[in-house]
Parts: sequence; C-alpha cells; structure tokens
Amino acid sequence: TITLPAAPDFLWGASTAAHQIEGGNVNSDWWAKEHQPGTLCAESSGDAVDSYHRYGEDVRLLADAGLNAYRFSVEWARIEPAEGEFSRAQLDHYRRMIDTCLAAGVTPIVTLLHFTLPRWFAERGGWLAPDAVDTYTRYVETVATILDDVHQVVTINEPNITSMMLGASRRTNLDAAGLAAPDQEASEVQAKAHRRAVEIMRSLGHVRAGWSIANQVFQAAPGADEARDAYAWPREDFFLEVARDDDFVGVQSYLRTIIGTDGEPVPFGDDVEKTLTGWEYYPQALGEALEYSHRITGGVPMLVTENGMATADDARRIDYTRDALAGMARAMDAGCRVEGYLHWSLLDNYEWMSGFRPTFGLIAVDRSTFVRTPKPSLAWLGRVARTGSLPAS
Ligand code: GCO
Repeated sequence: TITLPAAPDFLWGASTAAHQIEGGNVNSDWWAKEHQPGTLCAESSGDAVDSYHRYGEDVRLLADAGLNAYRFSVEWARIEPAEGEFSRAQLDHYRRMIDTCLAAGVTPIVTLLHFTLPRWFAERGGWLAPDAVDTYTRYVETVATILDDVHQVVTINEPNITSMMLGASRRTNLDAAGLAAPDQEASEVQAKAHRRAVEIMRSLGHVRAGWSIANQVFQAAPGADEARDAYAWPREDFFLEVARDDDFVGVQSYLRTIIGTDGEPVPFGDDVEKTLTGWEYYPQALGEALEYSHRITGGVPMLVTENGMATADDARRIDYTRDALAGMARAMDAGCRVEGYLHWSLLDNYEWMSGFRPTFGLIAVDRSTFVRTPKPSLAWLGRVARTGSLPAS
C-alpha cells in the first residue's frame, strides 16, 4: 500500500468546465462554432448535463463520496454577454455555487476562463484583439467581487493549448500529428493577461492564483534525445516559466508524446491500449508531468487540476487513477510539492469536438433524464481521499 496525505490536509476532488456541463451556453464562441454549417464538432452541447441547474446535487455527490474540493469554471460568456454589460444574475448564480461548496465542506477552486470566450470578444479577435488584456482584466475585476472565502483561483485553463489552436488557425504548417506551433503572440498576450489576473487576485488578500498547463510529457524514442530536445512546437516550457512567481501551478496530465529520430511524434502501434479519445493508456504520465513542471518552475507548489481517462470501463478508470496516483506519490517522495489532486472529470460531459461519446466522469449522466449515477470510481477515489491509502492493484 502506498500512503498519500489524506483529506483535509490535501485537496482531493474533481474538475469540470462550465461549457462542458452547464448547457445552454448560447453567448459563447464555442456554441457558435458548434452550430456553424459544416462544423467539425461531432454534435452540439445543447443542454449538456444541465449542471447549471443541478450543481447542488453534483456538489453533494462529490462531498458524500468523501472528496473535499471541486474545481469548476465561471463562464465569461454568461457574466458579460455583451461587451461591458455584466449580469448581476449570473454573478449571483456563481456566488451561490461557491456557497453551496462551502456549506458542504468542499473547497471551491474557481477557474476564471476555461477555453470558451464571449462571442463578441471572439468576433473581435479574442486573444489577438488589440485590447484583449484590458478586456479580460475588466472581466476578472468583476469576478473578483464574488470570491469571498475562495482561496484558489485558476486564471486561464491550458493557455498552451489555446496558443496551439490559434497557431493552427493562423498557419498551415502542421506537423505529422496535426499539431501547430504555438502562436507566439497569443502566448505572450495570455501571459500578460495572467500576470494582471494574478495581481488582482493577490490584492484580495485571501486568494492564491495560478494557471493550469497541459503537460504533454515529451519522451525520446531510442536515439532521439536530441530530436526531442529540439522539438519546439507545442511545448509548455514558456507557460511554466511564466508560472515561476505564482502561488501554484495547475498540472493537467493525460498522456505522453514520443518524439522519433526524424523529430516528429511517433504514431503508436496497434498493440497500444487506447482510450475513448484515441489517446494511449499511459497513467505513468502524471508522475513524469509533475517532475517536469517542478523542474521548469523551480519548485512552485503544484495542484493536479486535471487527470483522468475516457473509458466505458470504470474498472479501467480505477486502474488508471491508481497508477497515476502511485506516480504522484513517487514524485512527492522525490521532492515535488503537490497540494491536491482533482480528477477529470466529476461528470460525463461534453468533450468539445468529440461530443458526448468519450466518458471521463466519476458520475454517469443519463442525457435524456439527466439522472446522475455515481460510478464505483467515485467511491474508490473518495476512499483514497479519506484514508490516504492507495490500495495495491
Ligand atoms: C482540456 C480541458 C478539458 C478536457 C479534458 C479532456 O484539456 O481539453 O481542460 O476541458 O475535457 O482535458 O480532454
């Protein structure tokens, strides 16, 4: 048995993102994208899993299982549906969510921006608009008014993925895996926006702020060490370096990428187990991601803000999580400062381009009735949280 810090000394919980679970996020750029003729999205988010109305039940299921932290995002497109017009009703809604967490003994971890932008902002160019930083900052100042008793805030989710997507939309130089070089301008703008958000959060006096980075664990195929080191495309180093003076950094880990001697990602063979998102089953990634982030940030405390797998086989999800947590325990023994583990995801939800098919949830949701059914993995993770002991396989 491996021992880990138990709740309440460690944050043990799950993550979600507004657009993926709430439903009816009609003023967002992603909603527009889903409904465009010829959209590449497998389906539209629609009512998603109606967590906008059912968050009370969601928080209760999480707390009843023994988990003590819930990371969710507030939706900019709801809070500022038209430029400069802030919705009191939506701010009150998110304040009620925070209060619901606190009343249940659950630490709310609030993400200010999880991919989706208000449509008016996206139409002006989003992060590439000339006043992007000021526009985001004004939104952050507004959200700051509802953050009493919130102690952890994620400013921007996966800015490295956003930069990569903007890179792809501006250029056509994709590599073999279809990845684009991150857009340098988008990276720098987000870094500036993040710095301003961290200052605003710190000025509140009770909030610790960081951003969450998709950590892709770049490994070298035999003989490809140099090629791996030279692989400059969607690397997270720039974003981890920005995190060097932050209160914490969010580490999001799902997979690894192997770089071959030709300098390109190696496609995996048919013998490799794949998840429902088509990713390699590789739970060891988490420990490696933590050690990497620790090294590049120079030891900034870490919060695992996402880790999980899409599968219809919940027993396999438990295997994945156990092996990922074993890697986290080893990384902590090796000196990594980790303050919490938030599983992706609390609920089966809308997986962007792939629609509702890849199921990442600890809780299943019937999409016609919205009835929630906790999976065995929820109770399993709750037990690890309460006891701090990781059962052997
Ligand atoms: C991301 C997001 C989540 C995803 C999750 C699974 O990394 O894309 O933070 O919104 O749903 O990572 O792909």
